[in-house]
Amino acid sequence: MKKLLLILVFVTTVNAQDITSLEKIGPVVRFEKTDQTVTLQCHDNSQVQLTVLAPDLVRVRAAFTKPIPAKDHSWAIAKENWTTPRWNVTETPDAITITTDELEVVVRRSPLLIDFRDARTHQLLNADERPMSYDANGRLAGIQFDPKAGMFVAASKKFGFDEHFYGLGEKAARLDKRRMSFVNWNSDTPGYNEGKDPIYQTIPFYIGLQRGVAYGIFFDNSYRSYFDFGRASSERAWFGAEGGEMNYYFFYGPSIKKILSRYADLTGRMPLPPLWALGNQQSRWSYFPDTMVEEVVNEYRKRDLPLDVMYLDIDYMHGYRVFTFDKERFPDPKGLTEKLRRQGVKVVTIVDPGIKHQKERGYHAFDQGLEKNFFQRRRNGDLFVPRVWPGDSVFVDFTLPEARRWWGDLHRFYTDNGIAGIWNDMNEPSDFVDQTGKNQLDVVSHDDGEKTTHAKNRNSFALLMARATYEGLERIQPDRRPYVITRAAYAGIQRYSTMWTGDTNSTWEALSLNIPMFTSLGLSGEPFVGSDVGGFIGRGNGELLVRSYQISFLAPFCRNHKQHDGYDQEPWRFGKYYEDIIRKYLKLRYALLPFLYTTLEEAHRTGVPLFRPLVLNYQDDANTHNLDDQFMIGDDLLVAPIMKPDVTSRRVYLPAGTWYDYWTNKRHTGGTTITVDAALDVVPMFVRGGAIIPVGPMLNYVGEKPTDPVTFNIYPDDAGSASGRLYDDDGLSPAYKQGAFRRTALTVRRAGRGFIVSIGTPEGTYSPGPRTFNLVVKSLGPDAKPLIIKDDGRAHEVELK
Ligand code: MIG
Repeated sequence: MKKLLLILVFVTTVNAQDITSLEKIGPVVRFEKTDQTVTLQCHDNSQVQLTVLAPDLVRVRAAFTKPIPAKDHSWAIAKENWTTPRWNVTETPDAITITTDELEVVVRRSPLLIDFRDARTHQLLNADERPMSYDANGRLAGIQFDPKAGMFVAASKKFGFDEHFYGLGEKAARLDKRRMSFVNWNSDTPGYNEGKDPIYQTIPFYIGLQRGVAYGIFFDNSYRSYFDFGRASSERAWFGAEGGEMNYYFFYGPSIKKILSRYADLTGRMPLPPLWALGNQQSRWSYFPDTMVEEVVNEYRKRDLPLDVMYLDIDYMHGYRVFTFDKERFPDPKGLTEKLRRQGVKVVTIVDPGIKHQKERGYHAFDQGLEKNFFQRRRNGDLFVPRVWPGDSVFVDFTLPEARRWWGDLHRFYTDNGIAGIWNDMNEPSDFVDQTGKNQLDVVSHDDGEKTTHAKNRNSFALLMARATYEGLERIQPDRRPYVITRAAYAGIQRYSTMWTGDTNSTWEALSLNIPMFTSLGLSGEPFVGSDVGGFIGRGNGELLVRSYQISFLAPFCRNHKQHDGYDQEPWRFGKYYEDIIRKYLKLRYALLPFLYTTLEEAHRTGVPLFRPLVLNYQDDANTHNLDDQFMIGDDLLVAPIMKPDVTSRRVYLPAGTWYDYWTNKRHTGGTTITVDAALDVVPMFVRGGAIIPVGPMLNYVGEKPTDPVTFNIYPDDAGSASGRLYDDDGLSPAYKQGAFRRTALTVRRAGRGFIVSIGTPEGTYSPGPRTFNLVVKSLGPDAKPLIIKDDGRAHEVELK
């Protein structure tokens, strides 16, 4: 008992870093202005730089008791050349003020405190609670992973009475992170539950929302970092890291959507994955031999369940050697992928970072990497030899550009065998010798010439591995969109990879984390997300699997996956009753592909995710601020799944406006909470009045037949109006980046007792070929006849009665 108490005390002290003991940056003595930047010189020889990147984006950099280093490099940043917007500086005896068209940044000189205000209303958005701080006396050295690698730096903000906090990427926590604190240190955490922290990814970006007004902060620092949103003390929301620079970007909305767009400007946009990535996917640790993979696919086809992708987990390899196939289990990988291709199924292989370390020559990946000196080494020059699936292994130094290129090119092995995508796992990087990273403490990475150690490089390892993979696939198959999926990540990952939420449990508790996690990832610049459908670890059941599909059938990534010793969980494993319901939802997913793809393209272009928390669409509505048991797809579809056993009804909050029950078309007036029935075969879904949802034909897999006809389901609002879009492209090549897409916009208005539908001249150069549009006004009742028109790529105006 005593021992237990001691452990508890220890754990709490580690979680509650007292940043009030840190040294504060000194007062400002003078400043200089250049083109984009104001540099403040402080009394203690510290320097602070405020750089204006856009009217709503200002970067803050601080160096403590020394000048700002000339070196300025981050793996997360996609855009460095910003066109300086209009801005100016004014000064008073007390303060220096930077003003853009949107933001006013007031720096008080003594003590040095930064306020961010709205330039027009002067409303305070975010204010320093204390000057930026640093650990001059090693007070926090005890909690540091590697005190020699850096010094703790922190910034502290006033904590608002009604301030809500969103983002931080992948956290096993609720949507609103108010009163919570977090650590970022990429960790292999199988079977995590709510509260486990850290888990796999590090996205040090959050959005604050207060009085309907949102700001964002991206603390671009890859060292182990900390975020505390009023947990240790109501006085402050603070963030800090165990080394590196105080270096953050301040975003001003006021809308969350605008912040996400800017964040995507800064850290990069998600390229469109191949359209089949939105198809249904099936995985298992592991399907082997090849005949087992075929059996699963045959079963899918026989049972009339749609399927696009099969995964090969680690057992496809020869002794877990990446870039090999086991000759007995998979004697003819090319034959297999070809056979499956004819059934409309693509194959994705897992690729872990650990390359088997072996004495004998003959394993090309190890031999070549060793010869080229691409593997990570300890400071004393020894190879770093972690233990992972192949046993003793080595890791590539992915910070080396030549090593990334080599790694990427190795993937020709897979593409030559007809493999369609790559699954990066274990890239925290996981090490069976020790999961805390201690075994890797003195591993040196090239790091753009800085030769830094694990304390800095752990959190960005996966980002660079995904980058090497993505760029390799792009080089090898320039006419195809790469498809990469990763477990670990750092900010910027969306440029290279999709993600899934790792090793979840097959429990209701774990299922209830799906919505807060998917939506938080979306609010952190990662739109393409999903979770093992049915859960990864343990024994599920039919009811849990059905309810899990009732969330994931609308997630960008929809893949059933299971641990090797878990109970089988393919859609048919619990009997026909459950299988029939799962079929209904998988088919609905395929029918909704035009809607999902149109919304995904929006995420690519604008950075606003497809899978959304209600607060993203309704940030002025306080009822949404802490709402994370329902979600929306785009602006139009609201879904309220069941996440408990034996429950067949629930309350649903509908924001202001008109809503249509998706199943019955019954109309509801929003701004209220209603109770709805949800028998096991029903997930409550509502369409926003004013929306047009494009629906395609039933498919067994993407590309089986053309998207023809496209049915536009029209849900007029109270004024009888609606609008919507349809996005198409070839679904496979990067030509969309050059304008080879078609975007068709529709608007509807009431005319007497009928409606006039205007279809605009489409944008883009892609031609989907001749097809039919069916126009259906849902408010006209079940007997209303659809109006059928030919889509000839021109504008149309038609009347619907
Ligand atoms: O140590 O490749 O999260 O999806 O099936 C476990 C085997 C390694 C963890 C992944 C999981 C995968 C498993 N992997």
